[in-house]
Amino acid sequence: MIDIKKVRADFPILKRKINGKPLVYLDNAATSQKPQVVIDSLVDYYTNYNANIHRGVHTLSQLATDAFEQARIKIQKHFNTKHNYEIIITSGTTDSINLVATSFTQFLQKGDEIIISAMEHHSNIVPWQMLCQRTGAILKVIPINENGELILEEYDNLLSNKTKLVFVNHVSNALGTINPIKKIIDKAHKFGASVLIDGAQSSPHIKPDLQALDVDFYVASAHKLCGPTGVGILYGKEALLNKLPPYQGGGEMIKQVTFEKTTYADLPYKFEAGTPNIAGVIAFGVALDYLNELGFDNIAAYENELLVYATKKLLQIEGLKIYGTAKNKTSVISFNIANIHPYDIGTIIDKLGIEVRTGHHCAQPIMDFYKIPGTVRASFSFYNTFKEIDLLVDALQKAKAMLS
Ligand code: C6P
Repeated sequence: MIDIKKVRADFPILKRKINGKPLVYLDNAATSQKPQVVIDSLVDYYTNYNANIHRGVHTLSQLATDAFEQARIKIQKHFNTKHNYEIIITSGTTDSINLVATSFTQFLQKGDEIIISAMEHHSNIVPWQMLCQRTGAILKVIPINENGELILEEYDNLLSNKTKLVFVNHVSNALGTINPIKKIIDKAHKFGASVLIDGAQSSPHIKPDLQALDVDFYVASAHKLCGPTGVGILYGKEALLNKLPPYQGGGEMIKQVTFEKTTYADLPYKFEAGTPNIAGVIAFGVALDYLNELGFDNIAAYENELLVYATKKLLQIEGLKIYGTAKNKTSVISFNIANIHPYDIGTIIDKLGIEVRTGHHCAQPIMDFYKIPGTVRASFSFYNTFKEIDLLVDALQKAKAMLS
């Protein structure tokens, strides 16, 4: 059970006002707020043991290195990967995907096929288009139906011996749809293709067991999981990561450098050139501890109650249409009211303290599918309340009255 009073007290920002009104933060799919323990962890690092890692024999460097590597182990345990060196620290989901896309270049040939879905974030479209441009590979797209669900029969039709890679998000950021990733992975493996799952939107709600999923690559961003910005993870199976060449050259990722030849470090360091966001990684470990203490089953159950309540209340607004009505959804609701532009709604309800995202949500193909310029997106987290949903609905009624 989520003790909502206690949980809200953990997030200092929730006490602030916006335009003189209590903050109602409903843009959690863009980034989550941070509990005090995470903020304290950042301050503690810079106050007490700020030093570079893996480089010094001195005490501070060793303290920082230990804390950083402990955080990697926490991440490994959370996502249940076989080895801690299969967790590569990056700057975020976008960085992780670009790493894989760049490193795969030499393994693709003209005519090879890459499958993505019609509900991907631009981060899981553009790097693959760039990979196709470099290699002559062909991008194929699994279509969606009106509810915003993948049409799996079409996926079956796209798969063939030419399929080398499949990239799908676990949860759509614009629709909230939870995709059947185990099925998608198993089907791809029958054709020998590798699968990357974009966990940016699912990881705050669903704790995945990456070994049970048998996924080849998995990516996520700390900032959506109550952690700091500028930290992400790439999980890859050991054999695949060993096969891929490094992404960036620099310090940390080498064994030996001469002007004639450089040899690369073992995993995970081969992919971790330069100084990482040390404080951020340590604080991400603290964020995972915090979320696991709350329990992901508790988080998902409470957020689902918020989703059901908000869906019912929003649909009472005349002219409101929800985009993304899949059976399996996380707590994301994208909608429009009549033909009012989403930016206008977002601007007015911000005056009432309510923070939602408006626009195409970096998923333009979804907007094209529904033939709309964008949506208003309210995304709920475990620290939101039913009362906040009532405030959203009241604010939308006011905005509608003003704009229609
Ligand atoms: N979506 C949203 O408001 P980064 O920015 O690298 O941390 O994450 C990119 C990303 C990749 N995949 C999915 C499914 C995502 O939702 C996101 C980020 C935010 O929906 C910001 S655009």
